[in-house]
Amino acid sequence: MAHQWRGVIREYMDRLPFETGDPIVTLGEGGTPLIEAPALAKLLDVGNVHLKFEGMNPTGSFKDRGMTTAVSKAKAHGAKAVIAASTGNTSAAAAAYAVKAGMQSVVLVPAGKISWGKLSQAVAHKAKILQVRGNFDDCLRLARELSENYPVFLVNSVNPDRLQGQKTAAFEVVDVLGEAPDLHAMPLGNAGNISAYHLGYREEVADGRIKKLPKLYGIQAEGSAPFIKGSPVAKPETIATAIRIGNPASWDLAQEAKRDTEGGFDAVSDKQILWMHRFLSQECGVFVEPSSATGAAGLYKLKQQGILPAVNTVVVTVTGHGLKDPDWALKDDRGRLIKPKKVGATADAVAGILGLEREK
Ligand code: AN7
Repeated sequence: MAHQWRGVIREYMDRLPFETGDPIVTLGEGGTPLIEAPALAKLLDVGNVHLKFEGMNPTGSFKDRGMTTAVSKAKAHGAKAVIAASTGNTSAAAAAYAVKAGMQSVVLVPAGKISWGKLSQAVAHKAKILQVRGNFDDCLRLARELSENYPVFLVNSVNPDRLQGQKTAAFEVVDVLGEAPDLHAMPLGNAGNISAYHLGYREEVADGRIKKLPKLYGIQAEGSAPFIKGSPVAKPETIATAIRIGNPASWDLAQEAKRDTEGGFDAVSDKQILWMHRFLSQECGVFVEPSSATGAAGLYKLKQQGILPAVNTVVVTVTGHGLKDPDWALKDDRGRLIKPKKVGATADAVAGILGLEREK
């Protein structure tokens, strides 16, 4: 009989702060595919690369893992409303899980700086959406302040329940590979995700399932790279709007993840991000939003500089689906709009344009 994946809380309840009988708000998140990417392995000249395709979550990003735990805990606390600051994906997830929980969601997003796909999700799930004249960091400051003084429950990743849910991605990697990879890379924004992977892998070591931690690599966009600068960036800029974050909340946890795993941080240009965005869709068959290509773009940069650590097995988390922000795929490498040709409705006309010769 076919087995349906039950969402991360039920699948990993013994390793999460939940017990049978607790309220569980789930949309079946997690259980995302770990996809072999030989083209990327060849590019990086390593033994193998797997893409952890988090775009396959119910709202199309990894945020669902932490939202099932955060909203379930909010429900247990009797919350009627949740609030989140977001560059887009957190708001989409908060809105969807709030609907499932029978709660109102309030989302604060930077005005004009979130993709249409993500905004449409928050609207579809009837969030109260406010476009803040400011950046993500302003939105997070407001969300924290509101949650301290008003009856709204904060579901950003400064809420530790979020990281608990997100750590399950590391469990899934180990369940599939049977061991930890040598190196695991991902985009780095507010730094919740790298902190959650660190937590998850550490628990796997403590439980004796793996022997060593993978080197965790977090990659930022150059215009929005506080971890490279060593201090917050006042006016972060990048086309990768999901990671347009200047003052990451999980600063210390991310530094610890890097130190403890002998990993690294780096930053790549928007051009390098878009190049890898195209490579992943054209050579690996995996369509992600531009921000999600940042981890792989960073490894390629290290490879080109000759400073990629000597590793055999690599996992790269691609955090969100390409349909979140599809406009980028419709431009060629010079930024011109790609328009498929129009053709008359005859087989001969189509064959003519395709340059096909009729078979005898
Ligand atoms: C696709 O939605 O911060 O380093 O408000 O949407 O854990 O912040 C999104 C972040 C990477 C960075 N990839 O992860 C938000 C938000 C995608 C993202 C990140 C985000 P973190």
